[in-house]
Amino acid sequence: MEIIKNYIDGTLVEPKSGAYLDNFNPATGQVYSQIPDSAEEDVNDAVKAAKLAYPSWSKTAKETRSEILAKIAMLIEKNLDRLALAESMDNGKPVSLAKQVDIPRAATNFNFFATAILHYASESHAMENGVINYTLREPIGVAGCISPWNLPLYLFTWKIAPALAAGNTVVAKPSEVTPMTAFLLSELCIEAGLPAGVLNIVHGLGNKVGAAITTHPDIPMISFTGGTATGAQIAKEAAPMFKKLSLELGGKNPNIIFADCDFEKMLQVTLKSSFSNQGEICLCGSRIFIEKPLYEKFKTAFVEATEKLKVGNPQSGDSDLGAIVSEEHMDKILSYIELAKEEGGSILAGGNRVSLSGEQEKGWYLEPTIIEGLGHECRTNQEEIFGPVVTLIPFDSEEEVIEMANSTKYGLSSTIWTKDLNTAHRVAENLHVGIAWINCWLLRDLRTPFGGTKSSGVGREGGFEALHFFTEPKNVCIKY
Ligand code: TXE
Repeated sequence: MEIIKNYIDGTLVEPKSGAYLDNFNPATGQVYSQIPDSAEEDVNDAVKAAKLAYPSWSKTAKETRSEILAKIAMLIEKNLDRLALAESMDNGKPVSLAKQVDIPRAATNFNFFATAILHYASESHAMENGVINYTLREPIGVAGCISPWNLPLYLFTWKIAPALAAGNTVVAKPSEVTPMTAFLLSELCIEAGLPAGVLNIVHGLGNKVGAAITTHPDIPMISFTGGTATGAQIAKEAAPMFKKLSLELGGKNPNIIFADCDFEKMLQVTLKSSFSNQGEICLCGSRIFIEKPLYEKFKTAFVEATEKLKVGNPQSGDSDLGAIVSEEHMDKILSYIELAKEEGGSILAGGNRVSLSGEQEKGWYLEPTIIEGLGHECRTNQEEIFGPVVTLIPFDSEEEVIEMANSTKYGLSSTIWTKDLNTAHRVAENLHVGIAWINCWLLRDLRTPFGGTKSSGVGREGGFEALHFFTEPKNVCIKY
């Protein structure tokens, strides 16, 4: 039974209380490791270490910070297989997905910001009569980074890397549901020679450890990814403390398919944007809008292709979908499938729990599910389900589909399938989202601003947006 430890002041330590929580393997539904049930006292130790390390780290040459981040990236790459297996066992995702996406992206996150910081500059503004302004963008202090369970190491490092690159120190908390790869990252940071106290990882529950980070008076900035409800809670606690906040929250993303699209390409990508990672990606296209002339053809082809997807042991190497991250989340998704039926929806594919045999008998598996016959304003089409569940909604006109797509409280991402350039640009322009993919999905250039509008979040991550968040601008005006 692996015992996970906190990473505080450069060493792996037990929680002060000595208390631990069970950590489950979703593929088997069994406990396979223990995670520290840390508390405020552990967060206080972590903040103390981060504060102690800050003066030196923030004054370390950016080239040196860059080298250490690049070394961490190299160690992640070197440990790809071990980290991918750990991610798959912790989250339930197919190990092939962790190998192709999650772990390589974690390394890329460190490499990207290791180089971004070397090119990060600021501006000056000359005035008349011998006056010039220059802007300094300086590190702020101890950054609080809190991340979710769906893309554990990928999203955890997406916050930590820019925070460290900018010269801050960090107190971070991964989701208590998927703590393993954050723990393994701690070991790699020690191996990379990251100075003690620069990064501190405290494991535990959101309403204990997460809340202690959010409300700690010596943590002036919080970068959070997770549910919209939790984001609202964090904002409520952090606002009166005037903390900088970056919130990347939920989504209910439209996948808009016009009749003139490249059908085969659209179908192949729509299978991924619907069910990849068991549909547990905030960017999944869970509401599929199809222009009426194409509806029947799409429905037949999409149902047929979906029914061929294999739900199985995530470590078997040939599963398209693995296990749902927790029994609680599986039950939440099943409750939404029941709600869809109550609201008048018809299940075209899936809708049931999958029972496997052997070691996986007690695992948490769901069929990829397609539902039609629901209006765009019902709860099933307004609320984030965050599982392998999509709805099909026909539309007549561009105006109608834009109105339906914009009708939820979310505004994270969208996909648009059409060969008509004018339609593509016009629809992208009129969608209330932070990201619009046209004839593609999840193509990511890390220099681009990443995040959502409305209840999908506040602020943007990625590229210099992330470095702006993790630095404070100071205008200096000099007369000579
Ligand atoms: O997120 P939570 P979960 C959505 C999705 C999912 C829902 C809940 O709808 O069903 O969010 O998922 C910590 N103060 N997304 O449970 O609860 C918590 O410990 C401070 C979308 O993962 O928001 C974890 O580390 N921290 C999302 C992190 O917050 C708190 C991806 C996220 O937990 C806290 C995942 C508190 N009061 C879920 N309560 C996306 N946009 O990618 C919890 N936490």
